[in-house]
Amino acid sequence: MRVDIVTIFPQVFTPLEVSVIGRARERGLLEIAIWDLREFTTGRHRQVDDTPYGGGAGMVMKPEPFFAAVDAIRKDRRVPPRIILTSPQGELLTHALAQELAREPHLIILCGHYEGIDERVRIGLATDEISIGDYVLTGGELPAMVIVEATARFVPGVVGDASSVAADSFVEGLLDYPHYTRPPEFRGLNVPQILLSGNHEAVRRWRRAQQLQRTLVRRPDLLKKEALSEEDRRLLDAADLGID
Ligand code: 9D3
Repeated sequence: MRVDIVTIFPQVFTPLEVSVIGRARERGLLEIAIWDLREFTTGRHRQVDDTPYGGGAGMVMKPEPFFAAVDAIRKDRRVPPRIILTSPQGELLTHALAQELAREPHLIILCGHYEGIDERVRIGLATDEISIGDYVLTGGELPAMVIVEATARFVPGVVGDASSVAADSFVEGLLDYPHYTRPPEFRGLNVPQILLSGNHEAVRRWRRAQQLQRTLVRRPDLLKKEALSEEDRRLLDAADLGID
């Protein structure tokens, strides 16, 4: 998969050089290019924003540099890209949307800033408008990185253990169970005895019960009751709620 990111802050994208994403780039599974929007301005002042028509506070990002950047990125490319505009007005990023984007060979992400972007960028350029959640950020750079992270995990080979992608929360609609490693006792806190028992069936049942209880208590919105097995229902009925 190829991802091009257009931004006025190209220097902030170093997180995409490390860990799972950095390794996927080294292995050629993911090709990411960062483009400085100012390189696509024409005037001597390299101006990317201007005052809003109709008045009001703040500045609006000009349309021409975005169109010029996308023209440059698309040059010599045959497949039409998905062009994502990051915006508080966008569709919420979900597991399902990330999975859909991962099937695309080419994404272009346009990072918004200031009070907003000239509407003609959305109308004439964007195929998608995406928000990462209902809280106010200062721009689209962190959202662009979040979109890349969430999407790249679904590109085959990016995450080493495919079963961990498949089993992750949200796929199953359940939160994860608690994890422990050595030592068995730390500052008076003990690892649950069942995990030390070597009884694999008992461990599996305990983990499943933990997932069900945690989801019911913390994220009841995720729990799809109709998707629960007979065993799940028994584990939930037997659950000691209010503890976790
Ligand atoms: C102070 C300006 N606000 C007036 C109602 C609107 C506004 C414009 C631009 C608020 C935030 C931003 C910058 N944010 C993004 O560009 C952004 C964002 C976000 O703030 N939250 C969640 N997802 C996203 S994607 C892009």
